[in-house]
Amino acid sequence: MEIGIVGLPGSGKTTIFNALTGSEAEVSAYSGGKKDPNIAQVKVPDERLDKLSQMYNPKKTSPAIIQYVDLGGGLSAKDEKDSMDAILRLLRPCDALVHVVRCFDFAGQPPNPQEDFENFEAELLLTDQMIVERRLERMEKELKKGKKGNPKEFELLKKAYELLDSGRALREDEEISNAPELKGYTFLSAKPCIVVLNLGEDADPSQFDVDLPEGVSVVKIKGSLEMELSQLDEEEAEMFRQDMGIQEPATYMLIRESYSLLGLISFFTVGEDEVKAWTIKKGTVAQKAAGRIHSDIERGFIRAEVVAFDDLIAAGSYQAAQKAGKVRLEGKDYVVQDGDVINFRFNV
Ligand SMILES: Nc1nc2c(ncn2[C@@H]2O[C@H](COP(=O)(O)OP(=O)(O)OP(=O)(O)O)[C@@H](O)[C@H]2O)c(=O)[nH]1
Ligand SMILES: [Mg+2]
Repeated sequence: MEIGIVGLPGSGKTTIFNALTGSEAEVSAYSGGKKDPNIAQVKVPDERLDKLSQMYNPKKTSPAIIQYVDLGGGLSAKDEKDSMDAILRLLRPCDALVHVVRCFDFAGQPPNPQEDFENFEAELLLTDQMIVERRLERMEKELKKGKKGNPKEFELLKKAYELLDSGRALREDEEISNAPELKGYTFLSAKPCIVVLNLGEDADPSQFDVDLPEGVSVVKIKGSLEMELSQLDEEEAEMFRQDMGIQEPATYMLIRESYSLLGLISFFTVGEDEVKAWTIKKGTVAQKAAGRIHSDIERGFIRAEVVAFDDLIAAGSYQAAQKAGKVRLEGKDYVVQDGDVINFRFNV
C-alpha cells in the first residue's frame, strides 16, 4: 500500500513523515520549494504474524509494507506545470492521502485547522477540476470532428465536473471514485483521505477538532514529539511512552485507520521458508487473493486450504488443526476473511 502525505506548506508533513517512518528527513522551517520527495517504507505491525513466525520458525518473515511519500512543498508549487505534473506522477500510485493540518503555533501564527483544512481541500478540488476541464474540452473538440470517443467516460467526467463545481470531493461519489474509465486520471480528491491533526507537544488533543466532509477520517498526532520518539531506539522510546502515558506509536494508529478506511484485511501464507502477511480488500475472493501472490496461482487455482488464525493457534500446529477438522477446502469464490491462513493449491 502506498500513502501520499500532503498539506499546506509548513503544516508538518515532513515531521509526520519522520514520525511515521522513523526517518530523519530534513525538517525545514518553511522552506517550501524542495523538489525531491521523501520516500520510506514501514512494516505493518501485526501480532498474528509474530505468532505464526514463532510457530513455523521460517527462514524469512515478511510483514505487509506501507510506503509513505512526502512531497516537499505541497501542491502550492503548481504555478509551474512541470512541478504539478511531477506531483501528480508521485501521487498517482497512492492508495490514499494523509492530509496534515497544522495545530501548533508557527512563527507567531496561531493554528486555524478548520480554515487550513478547507483551503487545502479546495486546492485538491481545483487541481482535479483543471484536469477534468482540460479533458472535457479535448473530448468535445474530438466529438465535433466526428470522433466518437468513450461516451461513458464523457458522461462520468461531466458528472465529476459538476460535483467539483459544487465544492464536493470526488471521493464522495462512489461511482466516480471507482470508475475504471477514470482510473488513468489521478484525481486527488477521489483518493480516500485521512486528516492528521498535527498537535504541538503540550497540546490537549480535545481542544482541536475539525468538521470534515463525508468519508474523511481524522487522527490526532503530536508530530514533533512522535518524531523524536521514533528516532530513539525501541526500549528508550517505550520508556518515554510509558512515562507520558502514550499507549502505542502514532504510526500504529494511523496504519489501523488506513486499513479501516480503505477496507483492507490481511491473510497469511505459512511455511518453513517464509511466513508472510498479504493485504487485500475486504470481500476479495480466494482466486483473486491468490493472484496477489502470483498470477500463475490465480490462473491455475484449484482450491484454497484455509484455517482461521485463531483456530490454528488454538490447535497448536497445522496438523493438529487438520485433525480437529479446522482446515477447510474452499473454492475460487470463497470470500477471504481477515486472519485466514491459506495454502493455495494450483496447477500450471
Ligand atoms: N511546535 C511544533 N512545531 C512543529 C510540529 N510539527 C512541525 N513543526 C515545525 O513546523 C515547521 C515545518 O515543519 P515541516 O515538517 O518541515 O513541515 P512541512 O509541511 O514538511 O513543510 P514544507 O515541506 O516546507 O511544506 C518546522 O519548523 C517544524 O519544526 C509540531 O508538532 N509542533
Ligand atoms: Mg516538508
